[in-house]
Amino acid sequence: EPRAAAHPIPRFPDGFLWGVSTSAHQIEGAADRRGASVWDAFSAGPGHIKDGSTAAVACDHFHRYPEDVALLQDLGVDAYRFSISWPRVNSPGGLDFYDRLVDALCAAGVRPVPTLFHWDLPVELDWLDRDTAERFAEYTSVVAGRLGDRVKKWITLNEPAEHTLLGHALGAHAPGRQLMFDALPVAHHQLLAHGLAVRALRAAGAGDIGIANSHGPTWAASDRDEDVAAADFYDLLLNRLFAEPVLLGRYPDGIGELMPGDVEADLKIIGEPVDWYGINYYQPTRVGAPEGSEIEFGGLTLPAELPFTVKELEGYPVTDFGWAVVPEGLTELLTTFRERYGDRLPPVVITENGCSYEGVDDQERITFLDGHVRALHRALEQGVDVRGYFVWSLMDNFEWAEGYQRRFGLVHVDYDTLERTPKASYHWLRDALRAQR
Ligand code: GBH
Repeated sequence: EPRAAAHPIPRFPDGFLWGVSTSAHQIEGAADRRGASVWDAFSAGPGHIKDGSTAAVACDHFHRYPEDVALLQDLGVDAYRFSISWPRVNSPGGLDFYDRLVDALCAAGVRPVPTLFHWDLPVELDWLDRDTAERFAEYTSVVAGRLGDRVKKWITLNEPAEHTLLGHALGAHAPGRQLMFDALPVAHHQLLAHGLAVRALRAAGAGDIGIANSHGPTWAASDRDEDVAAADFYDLLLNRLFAEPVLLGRYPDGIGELMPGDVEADLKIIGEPVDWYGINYYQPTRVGAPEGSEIEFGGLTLPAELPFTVKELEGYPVTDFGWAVVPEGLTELLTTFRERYGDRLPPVVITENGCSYEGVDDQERITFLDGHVRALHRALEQGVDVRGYFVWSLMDNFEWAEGYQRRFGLVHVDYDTLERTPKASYHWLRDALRAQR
């Protein structure tokens, strides 16, 4: 049961877009009905997924999507952010599924907001190859040609920063490479793919295009010069390196030289204006000078040679995943972006925000969401043009290297029976959205 909050959440402007998010690999299953992705290959490797699971079945959303669309309708969200599996589109009849899904969403009065890439790269492709960016644009054209009559809002990529860092620099995610700084071309080629996809979408007559980048404030561990410098470097790598090419058409100083190919020409493509900017927010990161030893952090072992160390955020409640709950970090992030980029920052949409907790009576998730929605409203009051908020996630799902052990859903999924059970947070959000109307 949703417990009544002391005060209802503040009123958001008319037209504010409320939604929930998922991604293809994390929920669809039906792996036998698509090509393989790098995540299928990676999951087969020993010890890569903590519970030894794979996403072969996941939530079986591929077969159960009508039930999931009914849950979205009943929840009362304006929009649903899902992703399209490139390996599925590459297999015969693969687009039929998304055609049906989009029809079902439209019939339910829920706006479809697809992400074209959420980490499940076809296994035969490689982001170290520039050609993958060109292939992505071709795939984008095919998808837009089929769905563009009904899809009116698009997202190119999900979190190229995490896919670069975790997938190619540290090896904790697919494809499992540990290239450290040699992973930078992976970032460049994804950004190029983003720019080429913006052009492909526009050529297909599509508008309202954004990207979902992961960002968070970076807090120096102390005001010692070494800690501040390390925090600035982390901020450069995780925030500025992915925001500035998109928003300003340039890399931060010192980065462009490290990237492959004709970087200046590519930046003209990467900087193709977006209609809005999507931010996935989870938490700030506290960063200090390197200490010369391996860092155990958030389930990862970070190598000693990194030019910074990531430290625990102290004094905050943590989720089941151990991530600190810092709603005010969202206000700070948004006002910082507004100060940094001024009018170059288009309207912002929070494309993901959420937390993992056990249980169906998830009062902690209600507290988390209530706090973050209020923090978002404070950013609005401070002049940031925020147009939407999407909760990660509609339902529990395959949480990448963690397998099924982390539960981010508003809806509980029993992985034996695949039964869906709305949690207390689902009812809370439904009530909160009704009060907004
Ligand atoms: C998103 O990534 C993904 O887009 C989504 O697919 C995923 O399911 C969801 O979030 C939940 O993980 O430094 O260990 O304290 C989020 C990427 C990377 C955000 C790690 C939080 C800091 C946690 N996250 N980060 S930690």
